[in-house]
Amino acid sequence: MKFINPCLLAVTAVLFVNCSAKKGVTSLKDVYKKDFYIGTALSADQIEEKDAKVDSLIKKEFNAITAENIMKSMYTHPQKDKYDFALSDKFVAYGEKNKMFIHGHTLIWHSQLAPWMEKIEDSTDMKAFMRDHITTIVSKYKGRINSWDVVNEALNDDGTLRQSIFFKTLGEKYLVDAFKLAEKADPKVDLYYNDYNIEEPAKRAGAIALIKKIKAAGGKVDGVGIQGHWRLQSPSIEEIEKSILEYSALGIKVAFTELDITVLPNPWDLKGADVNQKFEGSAKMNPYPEKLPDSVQTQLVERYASIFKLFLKHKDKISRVTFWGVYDGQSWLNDWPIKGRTNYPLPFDKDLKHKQAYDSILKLKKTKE
Ligand code: 9MR
Repeated sequence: MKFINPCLLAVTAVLFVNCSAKKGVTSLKDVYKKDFYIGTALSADQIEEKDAKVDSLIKKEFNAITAENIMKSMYTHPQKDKYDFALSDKFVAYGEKNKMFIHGHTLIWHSQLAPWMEKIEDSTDMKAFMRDHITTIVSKYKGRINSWDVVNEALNDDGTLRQSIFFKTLGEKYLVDAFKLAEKADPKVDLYYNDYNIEEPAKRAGAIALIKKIKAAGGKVDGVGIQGHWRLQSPSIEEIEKSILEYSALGIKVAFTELDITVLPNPWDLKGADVNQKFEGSAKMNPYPEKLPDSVQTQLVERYASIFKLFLKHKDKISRVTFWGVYDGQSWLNDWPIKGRTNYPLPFDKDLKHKQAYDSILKLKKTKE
């Protein structure tokens, strides 16, 4: 038997341990640790840790969480005098246990309201609703939730204010009121205005005007959430960059709060995330039910790489980048705007395996270091 130098053995063992440790830490959150939070949106099952494999993927890859649905008003405030915090308590506890940045989604949104809220007709009742709703929820998680979407989707695509139930009963003042109430309930928590398509010029101008108005009237706005429900070809990197610069010039943080990229046909040229837009399906509209063709996979890889390259260029202005869902199989884009399609919008596939898009996002950092 040949003599094996024990020193060499020891060095090899140390190297092996080091390499595997390094291999173990290769994750989105670790690689982007010094740049911005990397977040994901959690379903109720994920908050309750029902699937161990999904759970370990979440803990490995992400350091920020948003509840995809359970903190919307129909769930947290089902009746006028009744709140239900069972799941949101679990959500916050999950984030604390895993030392994650915890984002609250959302306080004032026209969609997913409880039926009793839809019946509010006058300004007195709406004012009372807003005061009670915002104060109760924000105070409950004071010091535990790190940032809130105070108002979600208040704008139309042309930049004018949406005729929501809040607007109809209170006029545009509801926007300032919402931010003031949230600040009063937790003066330290970061407060965001969140919307889709606000990287498009007309809606962006509307969002900038709105944020300026809220601030001028004494509301505290700490950041803007650009949702980022995007397509392979649009919006352009130039428009996204202009948005980062223009929002940041207002003295606020920029977060990308609901990032995903649809790869499916969209003959109606729909943009954004208006959940009321629904259409009939057909085989033509669902072209990749089994597998994403390599040519489209490559486009997705390039798209994610160019988006993250831009994010890195402006990392000093960006607080968080959150994907809207953990993996392709659970994405809302399998059911919008047509139900039951197979979409591929996220960095992890339906079997939880990381995709080439994931590698391209990681590679941007590795080549730099
Ligand atoms: O992903 C959410 C989906 O499960 C819900 O059915 C839908 C209902 O409104 O809301 C989705 O999330 C939306 C988010 O809360 C606000 N921006 C648009 C998102 C996609 O529709």
